[in-house]
Amino acid sequence: QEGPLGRKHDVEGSGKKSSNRSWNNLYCVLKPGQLSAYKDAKSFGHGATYHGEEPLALAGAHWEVLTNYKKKKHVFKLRLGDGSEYLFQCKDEEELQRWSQAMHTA
Ligand code: I3P
Repeated sequence: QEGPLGRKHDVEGSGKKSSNRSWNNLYCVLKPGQLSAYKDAKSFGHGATYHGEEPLALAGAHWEVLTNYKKKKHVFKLRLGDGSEYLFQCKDEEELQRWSQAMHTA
């Protein structure tokens, strides 16, 4: 599964609020056990991740759809094994379903 998603880094691994809290539109690519982010599909083609960041390791990660999140729609939260948390926004319900299913099996 791959495609554009909004992403916000909400909580650092240390448990404190992340300092850069803005939403970024990123091209996200899910492979078994890892979620990588690229600036766009072209960067993905070149294998250059967003800001050179490492893929997020999904071992021990927990994922949930934020049905009560008021600020934005179609948002899911990913909490990694190290305690850091990211919010992801899909463009519509169909995309949310698609990502949900993919995250479930990743
Ligand atoms: C953040 C940006 C985010 C917002 C976040 C702000 O400011 O406006 O959209 O999250 O609020 O800190 P900046 O772009 O200057 O980093 P929401 O869209 O979820 O409100 P927060 O700090 O309350 O998470």
